[in-house]
Amino acid sequence: MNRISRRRLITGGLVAATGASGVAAARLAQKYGLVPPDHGGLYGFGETLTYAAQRLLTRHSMAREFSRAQISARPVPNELAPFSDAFKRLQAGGFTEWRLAVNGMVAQPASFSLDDIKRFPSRSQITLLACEEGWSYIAEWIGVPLSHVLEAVGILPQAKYVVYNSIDPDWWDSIDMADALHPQTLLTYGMNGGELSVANGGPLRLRVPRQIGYKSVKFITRLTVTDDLKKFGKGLGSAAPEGGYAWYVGI
Ligand SMILES: Nc1nc2c(c(=O)[nH]1)N[C@H]1C(S)=C(S)[C@@H](COP(=O)(O)O)O[C@H]1N2
Ligand SMILES: [Mo]
Repeated sequence: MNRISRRRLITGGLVAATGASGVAAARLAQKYGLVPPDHGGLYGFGETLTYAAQRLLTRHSMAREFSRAQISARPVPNELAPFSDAFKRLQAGGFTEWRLAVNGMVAQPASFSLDDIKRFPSRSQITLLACEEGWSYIAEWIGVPLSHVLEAVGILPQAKYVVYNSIDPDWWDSIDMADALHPQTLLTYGMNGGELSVANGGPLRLRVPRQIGYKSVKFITRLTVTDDLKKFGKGLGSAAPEGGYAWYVGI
């Protein structure tokens, strides 16, 4: 089944499950706090239905994991941002000075080195990274479940989203707590048994395998836990909707 028809099915599912019209379903989404940050604009109504339906019906579902034999021979990177001087300096130092700052609605803001991150229990999973433009590859991703890092800093009960920033200021994104605490959402530092290459987002990349490729931001330097996405960028939840793409892109 292709993505579009799956989307329609799920959206239809919400409307059917509630026995309601699209408008009533949108009202229900509002009631459960399932309105995505990019709910305004041309496709906003559809975004709300898609996001609310996925969260109500497939909140705990797992992204498909593949076997070792299915790993792509060449994990060709799709997008390469030009590297800033700040990045090159850190790279020249073997990334020993790389830091991940975690702040916002947390009991204990923290700053982690890569070694600190590698001390958390790790998980490895073989998943597909798919670009919205049609490219994809399957790779083994190695890292720490984001939930462990969030547990370490203590997220406050009001928290609703995690905003993540890259050293590359043009790329940032956010996910809701269902994805942030999902066991397959990983802060990755390894790929296919080795280090995560810079081309593939090293030294630290957030992998969100339940969503499309652009949600897996490379070169992660900061996490901010929040209950309000309006305070970030143009208030649409990530850089993607600012460029006409959806904030929530489940696959
Ligand atoms: N920092 C940063 N993260 C990024 C991007 C980028 O340009 N810069 N491109 C995104 C897009 S559009 C896609 S499809 C994937 C591509 O990942 P890949 O290069 O490993 O295929 O990375 C995403 N994360
Ligand atoms: Mo992409």
